[in-house]
Amino acid sequence: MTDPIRLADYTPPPYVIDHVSLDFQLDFEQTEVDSRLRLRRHPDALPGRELLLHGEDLSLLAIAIDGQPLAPAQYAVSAEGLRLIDPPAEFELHTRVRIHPARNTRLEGLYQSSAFLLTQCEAEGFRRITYFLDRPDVMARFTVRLEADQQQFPVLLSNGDDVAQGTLANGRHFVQWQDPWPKPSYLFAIAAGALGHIEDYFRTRSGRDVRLRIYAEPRALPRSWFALDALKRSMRWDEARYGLEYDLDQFNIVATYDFNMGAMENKSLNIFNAKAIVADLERATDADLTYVEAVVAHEYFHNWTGNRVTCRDWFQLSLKEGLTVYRDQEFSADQGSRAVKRIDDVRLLRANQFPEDSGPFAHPVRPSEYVEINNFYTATVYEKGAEIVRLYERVLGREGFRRGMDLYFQRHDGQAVTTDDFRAAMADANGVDLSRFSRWYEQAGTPILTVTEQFDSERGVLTVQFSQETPGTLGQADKLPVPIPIPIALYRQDGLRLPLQQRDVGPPLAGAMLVLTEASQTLQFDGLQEKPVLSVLHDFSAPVALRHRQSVAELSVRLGFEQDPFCRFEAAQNLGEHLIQSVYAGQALDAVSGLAEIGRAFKALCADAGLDPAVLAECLNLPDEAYLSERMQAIDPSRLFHARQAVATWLGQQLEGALLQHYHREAQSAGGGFDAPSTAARRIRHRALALLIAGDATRHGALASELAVTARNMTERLAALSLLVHFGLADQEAALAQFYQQYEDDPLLLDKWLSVQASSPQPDALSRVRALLKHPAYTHRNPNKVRALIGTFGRLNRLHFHAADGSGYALYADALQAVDALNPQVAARLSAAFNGWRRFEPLRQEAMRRTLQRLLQAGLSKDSAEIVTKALE
Ligand code: 0A1
Ligand code: ZN
Repeated sequence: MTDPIRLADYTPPPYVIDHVSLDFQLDFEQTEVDSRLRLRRHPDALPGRELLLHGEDLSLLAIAIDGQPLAPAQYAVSAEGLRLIDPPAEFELHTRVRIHPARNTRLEGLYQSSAFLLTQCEAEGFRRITYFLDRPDVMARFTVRLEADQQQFPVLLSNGDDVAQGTLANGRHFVQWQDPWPKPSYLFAIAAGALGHIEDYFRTRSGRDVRLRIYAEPRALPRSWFALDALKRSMRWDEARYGLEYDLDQFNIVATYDFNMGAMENKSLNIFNAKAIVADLERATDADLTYVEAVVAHEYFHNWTGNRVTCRDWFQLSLKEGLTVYRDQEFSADQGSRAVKRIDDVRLLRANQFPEDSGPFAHPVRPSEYVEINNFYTATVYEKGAEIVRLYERVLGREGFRRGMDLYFQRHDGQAVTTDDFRAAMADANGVDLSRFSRWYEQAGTPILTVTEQFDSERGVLTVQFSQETPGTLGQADKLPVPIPIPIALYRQDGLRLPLQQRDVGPPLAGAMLVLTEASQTLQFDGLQEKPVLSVLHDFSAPVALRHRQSVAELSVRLGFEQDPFCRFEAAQNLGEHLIQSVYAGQALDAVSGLAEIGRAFKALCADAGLDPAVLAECLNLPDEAYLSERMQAIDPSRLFHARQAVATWLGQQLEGALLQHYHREAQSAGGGFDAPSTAARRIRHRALALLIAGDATRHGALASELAVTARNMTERLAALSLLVHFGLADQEAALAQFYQQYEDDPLLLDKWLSVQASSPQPDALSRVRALLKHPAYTHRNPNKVRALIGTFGRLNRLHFHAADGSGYALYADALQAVDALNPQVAARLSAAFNGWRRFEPLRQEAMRRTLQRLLQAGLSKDSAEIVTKALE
């Protein structure tokens, strides 16, 4: 495998690029890029006779320095780029290259997406457009001239402001763009072609009007107003919460159906996967709308956290991503229900990041080496990174955190910096020592927090021991303790919250919160008449795996009375896990300890009028298989699926009356808009319906058929469709056919149609997926389609992906290999599905290992090879 790049080897760039002037002759087949770079030796550069400018798959047509064409001895072109031999200390480099957008199936650099051309430059795509020092610590001012056929490319967009335009001979035209803000090359962007737009304005708090536009193919535009409104709300929020104002006169978003990721924060020209823009109630689910709102905010927030202050090198990726995810999470929490948002985020973290952190691809939030940087846009860098930023907020308070942010911008605006710089700003602004937080960035693995209790009933004293351990990961055997903020509460058996009377043991608590800094610390509380119910880690205060054994009785008290909604959800998850694991271990459900008590606790919960129905829905949503697997060894996935299903059946039967009541009671609200009460109504109804059908499909299946017909929005329609398909109910074929017919022209809804079938636990799932691979709605060339069909099958269909005969693995691996030949980045993400192989029972382990070996022998891209090789290590 290629040698890794190491953080320890970082050196400043050899040259500074003050200005870039690009001239594009755009065309789908052949585009020519003329570039003039003003370079000057970096003051701290190490001495050297050569300068390497990155470049990949470029045909060099012309080259000159300060107007003088270069002789062959003065430069060399290789697979890596362009080497200049003995360049002057300061000079202008002129190059002209040719590239082929229509042949670009990797969707990196300049590529074609239906009737337009687009770029994707993060992380290292700019080098596929022209020769450059393609690294984030080289920040330059860009001037860009785009020229093309006016009919074919009526719209010509790049970063900054358009400063000139005109028509030319032969039906051609041009637009010139100037970006006044220095930026790294990964934020460069172009969009050109037959794009329509919608438009609105935003007045900044200092009174400037910013023109906002969303560009897309015309049929997508009527469904893009929600996104445009989300943009305005994001701009307002960033001013209110952080005092951050937008810094140009226009802000443009372009939506495309061909995109490797969710979206990209190019300076003033964000490019989005249509799935993160095109959404309204009629054609998108609540989850989609929530996603759109979050991604629009995320990319907008990058303007400050990422663009104005950027990363020194790609090891610092979480500097911008962790911080920006934290910011979009906070924005979303302020738009709807904070509690529901937190529960959703924790579920995501546990389903995606925890397994990553305990598998072969475990890496620190600030990795120390990589082979392919594209493989590091991970749940660890993004979601765990955001949790670390949240830790600063927990220990500094919201105001202290704001002081840290202010200092960060004051110090680093216009610079390319590190996660250490961010931490220093947080510490210095508050006069505190945060040095130990560096361990959160440097150590891979999820810390395990163990809480043990001892109650002395004679003295009325509760002793609580907190200990932490981060398991060893590949190449990082020994770990140090990390600071873990742990809010603590005590409840009486009847649910009354007790005051904390701390004894003089261990560190004194500030605001009922312990910050655990050592491997182990002990606290004592007194004045207790009976053993209280202990509750820790409110709001999921740190990204740790909690081991806290509590009895069914204690968990029931927490489920019923916790003031913190996350903790209620957590108690429900623990009770669910207890039942599922008992059945998995071979017990009959009726024989499981505390079953009746658990039933009563859930009934009481359903009757709690004060509880947000959306939180109730999450409490009734059993822990998913990915999370459960994380805490098991020698997993039999089929047994686990059936154990979970058995508990769902039991819960559906136990709660039948209450569930029917919720289902019918919320029917009217569920027809409402995208407001918190209506979305909560839909959440509880669909959760109730799923449990009812699990409980008794013959009795309640008809409700799903009815919902398919009466659906008033896509959330209802899709909930009905997936229940019909996943439970194999009578109307499933008709419903699938009807859905297809109705939405045949809508790529995003066809993705859903594929996903619903790919995730079905019914026995015919594999043959369905096989057939769908040949369906006209599917192509390996489109990342959304690949994710919808193959990605969903590998991630969510644990029953059939892990089929005992290996058929699921084989189908998946074949598809992966075909995708890898077209788009390595997307294929590498698919490869991660095998990462957990060591956790499975021996037969599946062996089948997965063999599949991985077969893939590697077949020859993979650098991207996929890195993942597969690590998995086999
Ligand atoms: N910076 C973007 C994510 C992104 C990363 C890489 C891409 O192509 C390789 C595209 C987008 C974000 O955080 O939204
Ligand atoms: Zn981002």
